[in-house]
Amino acid sequence: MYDHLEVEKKWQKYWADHETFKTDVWDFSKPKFYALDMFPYPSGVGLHAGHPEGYTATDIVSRMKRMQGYNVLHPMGYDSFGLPAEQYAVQTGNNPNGFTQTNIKTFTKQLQELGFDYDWSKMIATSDPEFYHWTQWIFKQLYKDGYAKYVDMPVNWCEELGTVLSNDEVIDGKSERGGYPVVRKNMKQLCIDQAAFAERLLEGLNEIDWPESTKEMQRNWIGRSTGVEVQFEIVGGGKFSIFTTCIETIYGITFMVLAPDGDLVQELMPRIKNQDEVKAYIQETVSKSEMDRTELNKGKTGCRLEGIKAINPVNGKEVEVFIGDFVLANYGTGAVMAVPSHDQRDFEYAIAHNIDRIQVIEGQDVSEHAFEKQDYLGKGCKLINSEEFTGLTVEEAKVAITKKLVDMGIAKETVNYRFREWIFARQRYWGEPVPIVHLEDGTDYVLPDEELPLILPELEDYKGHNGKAPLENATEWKQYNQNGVKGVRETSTMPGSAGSSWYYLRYIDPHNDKQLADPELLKHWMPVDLYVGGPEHAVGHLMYSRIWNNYLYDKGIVACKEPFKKLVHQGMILGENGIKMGKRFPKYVVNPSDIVKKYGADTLRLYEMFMGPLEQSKPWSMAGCDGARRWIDRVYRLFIESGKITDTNDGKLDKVYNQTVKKVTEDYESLGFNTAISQMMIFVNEAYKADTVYKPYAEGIVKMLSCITPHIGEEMWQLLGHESTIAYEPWPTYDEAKLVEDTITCVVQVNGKVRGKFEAAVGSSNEELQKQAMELETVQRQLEGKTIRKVIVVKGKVVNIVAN
Ligand code: ANZ
Repeated sequence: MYDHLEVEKKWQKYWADHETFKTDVWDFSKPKFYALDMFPYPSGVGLHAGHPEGYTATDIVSRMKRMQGYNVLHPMGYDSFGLPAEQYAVQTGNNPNGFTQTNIKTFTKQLQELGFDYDWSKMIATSDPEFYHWTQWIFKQLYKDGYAKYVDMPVNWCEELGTVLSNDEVIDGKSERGGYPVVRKNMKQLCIDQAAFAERLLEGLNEIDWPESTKEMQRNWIGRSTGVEVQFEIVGGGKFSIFTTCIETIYGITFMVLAPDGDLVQELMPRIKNQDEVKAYIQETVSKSEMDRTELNKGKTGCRLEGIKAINPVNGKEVEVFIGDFVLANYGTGAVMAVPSHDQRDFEYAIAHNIDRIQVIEGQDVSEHAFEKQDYLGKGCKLINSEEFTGLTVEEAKVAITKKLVDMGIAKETVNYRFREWIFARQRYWGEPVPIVHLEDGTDYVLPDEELPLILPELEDYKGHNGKAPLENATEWKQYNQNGVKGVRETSTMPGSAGSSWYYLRYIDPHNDKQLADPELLKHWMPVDLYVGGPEHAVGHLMYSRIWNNYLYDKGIVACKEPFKKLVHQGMILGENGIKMGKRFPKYVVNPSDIVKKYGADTLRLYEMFMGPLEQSKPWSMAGCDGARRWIDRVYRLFIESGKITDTNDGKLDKVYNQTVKKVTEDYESLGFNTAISQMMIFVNEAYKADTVYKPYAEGIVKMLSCITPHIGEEMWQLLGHESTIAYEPWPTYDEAKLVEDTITCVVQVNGKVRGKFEAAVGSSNEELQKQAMELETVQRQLEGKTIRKVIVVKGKVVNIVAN
């Protein structure tokens, strides 16, 4: 038994006093390794048991890399803008910064108690003006280059929160935080044009070592679709365009559908005969969220635009025009050609509104539901009812019909992306101020560099009123009048994802006040070699960072397109009963600090790594934690107290030691920590059985184990007679030649029952094995007075003797 409180305090002090983990980023003499954790939001409740899991994983790898001779950067910081601090400010009237700073102190203390090898001199916080100076600066570049701009668009408006929410902040028509109703509403929004990066983002996915499921989520989120935009004339004058991915079905059009909330309906309004009905339906649509509108199993509502007909350009046929809320105003052109035999939504709409259907692709009954493109694509299905295109395969027809329409001058091939503008403003206080001024002449002005950072002003009242941004309350600050430029400041702030989109760059050079980071350092340290964090960021943060990094690459500021070379998601740590831990289950929340006090940080780290594969979710177990501590004590007794450690090698542990070094090295590299620990357990068991343990073997195991349990690792290293920290000791090596099994265990059966076993040299002949088997005393006893009828050796492992 060792006193974990004393040992852990001692080494934490040693590391801090000696700046053991301070990285000299300018030391380019060694290869670099950049290990990154998704930085926490410093909430009021402190760390939970889930945090140490991912953080320990990067800690183990970064410690191994350091011992392998890499210059390692492993920083930590805080994603410190956000809603909880804002709500605290609204409730108490205090500035959220105070609350945030207190929480940061608590988090830092808790993280230091866990013994992570962070270089605390590089700590950052996104709400720190020194940091958000550069968030504003990057935004400014995006704005100047036209990627950030004001766009009039339908948005998710949450009245209760008084803010616009992004699609991923809306779940089932309610706000992700708080569960308040969300409606669609047209507003001028500050946006970042994500689609401009879509192709690069898709390509980049092929270059990075990320979980396939996360890449697939990003592909779906980007939602690239190729198709054709075709112009349709309106009977009596005018025209509009539709976007389709299935131009081959153009002869199957029986109606058209427009987005109820689009501009086109408004333009047509004077010609519409049933205006009251149409206006009422439009009203109904705007109160629905996008989710409600697009869900497949929702009834297809809508209404006819009486008096409006469109002309199918391929055959001159006149078809009726409808509005329906399943058509979105801001996707494609906001209008569709409806082919109810081949599109399920069109099919349902046609049934609901009693419209004809024309089948134009052979091969399936379309009376019950549409014969969808997934069913006919790539199968060589042929067109029917399509004039000169009848008989062509779908693939041929796509090409031929597109060509015809392009030649007619009414179509063009286009690519659409499901992911649209990234709305880049929130009506909140606790975020980065946007460095834009709205001038009296209606134009916008971006602040000169000397005026950055634009600091958040203190407020008397942190609550926004009547859906307005809280910064509207800063009446003086809002008025801008400098160098003859007069206007009103933008009062929205940036979304939570702004700072986290580039924080990994700032760690490299966190105190630079001239630029976001020195270009030479960025070139050397980027990309991040290993990034560990939760799968919940698969499309939010992990997409936004890729966009910003791609943009900064284009600007020549960073030298690599993709910021995170390898990404791993840790699984969730569940409550003891297998239920997700969280605010709603306070009983089950495991507070890491309590575990650290009772068992020590080393135990917590070891236990969390031994629970199971890193990527899987697993239930917490106090008994398991207890077991982890007992094993550490067992290792300590063996190496420090048993008196078995010697300077001479009797060779008995050669094989298991070399196997252990090989397995642990490989497993750490691939983040297979639970199996690495199992292998070290095997070594310890073997060592207990042995009479002596060769000292270099004990030291090799202590080095490897010290990555997981650094405090006791340092302590044992010292007790084994070393003066300096273990952190920079060379990583143990293994000898291939000693890995091979030189003996096998052979089992002996007499009349089908196991009667003994023996060790034999690898490659022994059947005769030798038989001979050894017969010599066993237990076997001889069974054979007494019997005649051997048959002896069979199976696969050199089992000797079967039949006797009676
Ligand atoms: C005719 C057609 C026939 C279609 C057919 C599909 C199957 P993705 O893959 O998502 O891009 N569409 C186009 N714009 C739309 C909008 N603003 N709101 C809702 N739906 C829209 O899907 C493209 C298809 O979705 C387009 O191809 C169009 O319907 C519809 F057998 O056109 B299709």
